[in-house]
Amino acid sequence: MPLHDFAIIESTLREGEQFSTATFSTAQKQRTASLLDQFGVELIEMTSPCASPQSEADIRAIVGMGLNARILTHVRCNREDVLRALDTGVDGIDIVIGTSQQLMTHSHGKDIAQIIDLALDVIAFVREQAPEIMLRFSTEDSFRSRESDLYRVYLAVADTEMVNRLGVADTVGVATPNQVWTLVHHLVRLTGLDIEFHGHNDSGCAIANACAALEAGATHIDTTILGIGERNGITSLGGLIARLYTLNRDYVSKYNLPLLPALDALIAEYCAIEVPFNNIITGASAFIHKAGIHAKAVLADPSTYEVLRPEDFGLTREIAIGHRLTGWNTLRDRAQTLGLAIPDDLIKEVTQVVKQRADTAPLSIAEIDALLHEVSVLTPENIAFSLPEGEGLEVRA
Ligand code: HCA
Ligand code: CU
Repeated sequence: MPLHDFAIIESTLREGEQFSTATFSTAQKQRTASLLDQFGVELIEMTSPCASPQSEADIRAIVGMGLNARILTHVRCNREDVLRALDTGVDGIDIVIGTSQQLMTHSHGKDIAQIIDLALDVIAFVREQAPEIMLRFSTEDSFRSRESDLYRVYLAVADTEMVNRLGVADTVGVATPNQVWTLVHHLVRLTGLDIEFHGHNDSGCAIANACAALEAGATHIDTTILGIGERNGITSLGGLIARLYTLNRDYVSKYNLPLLPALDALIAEYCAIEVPFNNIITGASAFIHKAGIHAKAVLADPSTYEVLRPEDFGLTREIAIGHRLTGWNTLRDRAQTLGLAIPDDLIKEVTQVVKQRADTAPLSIAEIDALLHEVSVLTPENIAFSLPEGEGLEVRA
């Protein structure tokens, strides 16, 4: 399993630009590429120079930054696109052509024999023009393509010995992890080439599919920041990181993980969206523990309910306190944080007060702190403690 030795093809500046609200300025692309480079992604894929004049200029701008990450661009399978891509000075070209019946009919109108002829012609053309450039060939909509068609195309391309990498694309997000594993496994075995996986998330399997691809021997995974892309996007950078980290932290130790929150926040800002509350690692609730029994265990040892350590991503965990599910261990911990020495039985009484009040509305941390401060002034001799008006409870020290 090359799980310790894979590379990320970060496609926020290509697939990500196809997200509904994404239109990155040159400066935004530069900032994104720079942060991705600091994070440590190995490759950055950019929109085709044929998309628009600005797209072409932006590739040149990013190539000119001299990043460690290699810069790729993504083009259709034809000589004109390839020439324009080569002219930008990129390190690699990603060629794609649809092989499913749907795309053969409605996208380019070619049959499999014509696809193979075209692919071989374009690949040979690239090699004539740029013998050393990194070259990838991918079938679009691989998982709705006829298996026999797919293998015909891939084997013909592999036989040229002119491409560095084959790409597998779950363009419409229909593949299951088993299907991905099987296709990648066969391609590794049959061709010995590097294999890239690109997976959409329409049915929620993009991250699992990327992991299955790696388990089957894929060497490259496409990601975007926050998973943005066509429709609901592809494998997210943070999702892939979390998936691999929870298998073995060493798999992702080559990346600068504390930069992930800044990357997610940056793209959320550029796309005028919020980071979703349930986003992997960087969602607002990703490290909030709530129920009393969870909080108690996490306070004793965070690993009881955390498989990702927030501090590895420059984040902190939070224990929610002012709600009806709260527990006295949580309140005791809060009192200790405030430097208040309050006997356990008094803490337990306060906990009951919090629960009762939280049945009506959650308490803010300021209200919790005020309650704790109030009881902390009590000495054991100071028996009676009157609760805020109307609650009718007495807490005894
Ligand atoms: C596209 C389709 C694509 C290509 C993926 C690839 C897909 O927008 O051009 O080149 O590997 O999902 O099939 O993103
Ligand atoms: Cu895609």
